[in-house]
Amino acid sequence: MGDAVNGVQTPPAADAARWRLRDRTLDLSSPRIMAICNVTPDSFSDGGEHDSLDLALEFVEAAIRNGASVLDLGGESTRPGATPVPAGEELARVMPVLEAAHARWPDLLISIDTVKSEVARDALAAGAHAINDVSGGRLDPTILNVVARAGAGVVLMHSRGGVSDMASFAHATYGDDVTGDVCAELRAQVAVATRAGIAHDAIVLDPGIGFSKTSAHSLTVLRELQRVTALGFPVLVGASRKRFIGELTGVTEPSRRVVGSAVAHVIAVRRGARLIRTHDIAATREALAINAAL
Ligand code: HH2
Repeated sequence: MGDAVNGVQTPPAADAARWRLRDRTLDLSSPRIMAICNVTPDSFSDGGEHDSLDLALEFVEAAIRNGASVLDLGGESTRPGATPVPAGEELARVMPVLEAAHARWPDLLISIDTVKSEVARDALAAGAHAINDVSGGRLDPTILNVVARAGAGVVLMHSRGGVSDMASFAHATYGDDVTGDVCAELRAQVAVATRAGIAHDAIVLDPGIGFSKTSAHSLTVLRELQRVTALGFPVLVGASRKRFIGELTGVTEPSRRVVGSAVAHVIAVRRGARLIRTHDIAATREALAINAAL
């Protein structure tokens, strides 16, 4: 990462400007959009929206048209109190969409949002390119071996605790430097991933906005995002529709937090984020286009 002063955008280090996912490379010299498609009944904002294959594929088609570079498919919600999903059920949700999307749009990069090695193994065998693990490989470390064997990409996200409490405040206790603690815990997961055989250029880091963080913690981490990009990996930020956006804007309905999310994402990009995970692809693309022009 170059120095960034007063919010002026600087290019990332060369090795942080691309992401290798199996036989593909995603150029990150300009920021890319990861489209969220949760095939769950209970996700905090899009739960139940893609509950038939047709609806999910309609979403994917629009996501591609609106400029998404990666589709992130998830079959288990991290909403606090959401029902834990066994691997078989998660696979039953995700695989039909993965298989149909991969067949219809073979060029589309697809990541699977899972913490389970069984889900990762089957999804990678069916053509997924990356695994987005919200536990950074903590909950089922075998997942990192599965990723390594496939030469797949991986997103290592910072969180603490298990799936049903990682998006709560149960583990939101930090010293006086939350970003320092997040970076240290991400570094530890990078070390585990590297030992499992995952290549440096296959790794993307994510500070985990809203995960085991109060809104104040999330804001601090976003404000200090350059300390995360300084770890030398491309950084993904997912602020989309999250609680702190609602708290700052007063917008209670998650699906209406589009403007606040887009502004947070533009600022994240100005602080070095290379991938933005969002529900609102068109709005995000428009916001990033203005940022790029200015
Ligand atoms: N946020 C959520 C889920 N997965 N993955 C990454 N890498 N970064 C994030 O910030 C992130 C994530 C939570 O959002 P969503 O998928 O919309 O909700 P739910 O977990 O309820 O399905």
